[in-house]
Amino acid sequence: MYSNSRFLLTAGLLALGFAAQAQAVADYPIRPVPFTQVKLADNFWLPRLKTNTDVTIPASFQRCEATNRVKNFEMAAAKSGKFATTFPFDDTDIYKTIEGAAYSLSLYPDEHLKEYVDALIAKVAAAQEPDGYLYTARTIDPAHPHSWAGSARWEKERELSHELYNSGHLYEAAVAHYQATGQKNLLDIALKNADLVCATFGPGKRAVAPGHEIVEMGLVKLYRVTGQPKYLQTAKFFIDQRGQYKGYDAKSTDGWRNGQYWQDDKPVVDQKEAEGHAVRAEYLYSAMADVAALTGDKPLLAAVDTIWQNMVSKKFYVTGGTGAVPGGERFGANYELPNTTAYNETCASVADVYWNQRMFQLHGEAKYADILEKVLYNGLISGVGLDGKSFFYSNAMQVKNSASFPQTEPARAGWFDCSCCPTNLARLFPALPGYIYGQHDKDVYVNLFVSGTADLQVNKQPVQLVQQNNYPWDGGLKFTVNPARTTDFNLLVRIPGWARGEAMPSSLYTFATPSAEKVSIKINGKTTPYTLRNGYAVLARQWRKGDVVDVTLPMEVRRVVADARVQDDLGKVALQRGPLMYCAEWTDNQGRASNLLVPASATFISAFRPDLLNGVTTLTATVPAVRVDEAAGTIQTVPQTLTAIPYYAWANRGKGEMTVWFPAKVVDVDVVTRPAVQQEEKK
Ligand code: FUB
Ligand code: ZN
Repeated sequence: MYSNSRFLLTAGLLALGFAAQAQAVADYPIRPVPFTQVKLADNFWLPRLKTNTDVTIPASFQRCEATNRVKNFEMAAAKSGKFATTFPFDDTDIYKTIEGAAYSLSLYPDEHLKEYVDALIAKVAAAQEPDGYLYTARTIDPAHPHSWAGSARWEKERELSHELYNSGHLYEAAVAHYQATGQKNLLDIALKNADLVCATFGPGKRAVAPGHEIVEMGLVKLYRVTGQPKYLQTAKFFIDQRGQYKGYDAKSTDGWRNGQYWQDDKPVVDQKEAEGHAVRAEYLYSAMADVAALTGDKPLLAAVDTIWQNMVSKKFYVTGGTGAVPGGERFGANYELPNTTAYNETCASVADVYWNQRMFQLHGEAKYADILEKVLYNGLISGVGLDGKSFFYSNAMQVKNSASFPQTEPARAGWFDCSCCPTNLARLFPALPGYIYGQHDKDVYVNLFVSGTADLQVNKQPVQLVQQNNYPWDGGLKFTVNPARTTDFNLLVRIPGWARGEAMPSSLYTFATPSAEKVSIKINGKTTPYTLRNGYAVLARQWRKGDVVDVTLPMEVRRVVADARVQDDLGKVALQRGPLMYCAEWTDNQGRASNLLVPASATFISAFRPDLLNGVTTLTATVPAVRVDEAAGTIQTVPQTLTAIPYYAWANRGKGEMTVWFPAKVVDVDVVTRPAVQQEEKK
């Protein structure tokens, strides 16, 4: 598809001319190998994609029906009724689920699902106003629009109307649907809406910094599909609008008042930190990368590089979660990464995957894929239960439920009033095959270690690449290279930072001790020296059919420590094995997790447990556990087996304590008095 879109892009540019400021002078140097060319055969991911297809997507559609999201479209078509859901962006759950279904249909053709999706698209088309406007929260009853929507179109777009947010998700879904199915029914609706947006906003027309970014990314996708410059120009226009609004109070420290919540306090080229609402921010940064790549805009590129560096150095949880602060669902200050109140919205992890994929395409450095992998295997998939239909909106780092202060522990929920996260996951999972490989001429990048087959064109000839591994449980990776004819190219295999002694591509997290084990690479059974380029092992040779590359990554259990400025992690360690972060959950640890210490002397044993949590490698060690004997008035530590499970798998067996960070020793004890009301309850 990508080459197809390149062709369309060129054709569009030739046909339409391109003189305006957002000139397409460049593009990402590295393009992803499209998901349609990659077939998975992976023990870890394939069952998840299947669950997404069999459970998550049908459950999402069913919930869109049951909660009246579909009815909103029907009422908009009839121009009668009363908006029947809570948020003006509820339309997007339908778009996102269609996007997931479209990807999924190309993996698992299903006539029944295709018919359902087509019928839904017909309902969307019917709800669209004749000039292309599509927003059920107004169209149903324009005299009484949603309270966030304003009395006239776009009036409250800078704040909370989400009119352009809805458009952005529509465009993303439409392009995915077109790419996956070849059908234009949703794309036509999206283009009609985008034409209205481009006619309404731009130099000499209306101006706004969209209240929730994503329309920018969506417009870029429409530009790639159609080659029409106005879509790229309008995306750039929206990005350039940030920092222009004069109504904020620059002196306020409240992000709602000073514009930071919306990344709107300064022009983006002057922004240095990841700020404000995390999902909004990371969609914006993804679009900045897109527009920088397509226009060669150097200040924009420098800004997105600086913001990325800030995020991974100061505002990133060890599990890959972002957006620490619940109030405003936002990035905190530098090093503000609390554990018990960590917000880490699942959608922010989805956005982080989009952003880091683009940063990789821009720069070809493994550190971006390292972050993408960390997010993917930890803080993103923790957002969905193993059943595929229970979700976390926010992803905690610690649940503490001491005997003295019972709290309401987080539990997964089937659906939320604001159900952005479940439907975002539904669209990301089936797109995963498109994140595994990248290509730039004769450089073929392997970013993710996922078993399956990829069909590429290198040196104008077909090359099949087969991956066979048992990742993330084992570090043995096998690649078989099958060119149609012997041909030379560079296979660039990512050597993950964690396998090279780097817990993060920054000093925010480091390994407590060096590893004795090293990465090894063999080609056709012979150990091969290799050079490392930007974190990739460069394997350059005349490849012949059946050549086999074996890469061995060290899989010891590593202790991770945080920069001392992260207050909550002082004196603590986290556990990592391969790309996975681990946690202790109450159910494996005698009912508690927050009483476990991990001293430097603890020795962990890894064991694969096929019976547990759909099959996981657990880590066990004998450690000191703090025990309080209330009756005797004593506190002591006793030896206990600590069992840690992959973080992503927590909260699948009921509610209780969980922790990612473990104190290495006891330095103090909080002496608390149980609140009277709870004593009453206990009687
Ligand atoms: O505003 C739309 C979505 O709802 C945001 O991305 C989420 O954070 C949630 O607030
Ligand atoms: Zn969300």
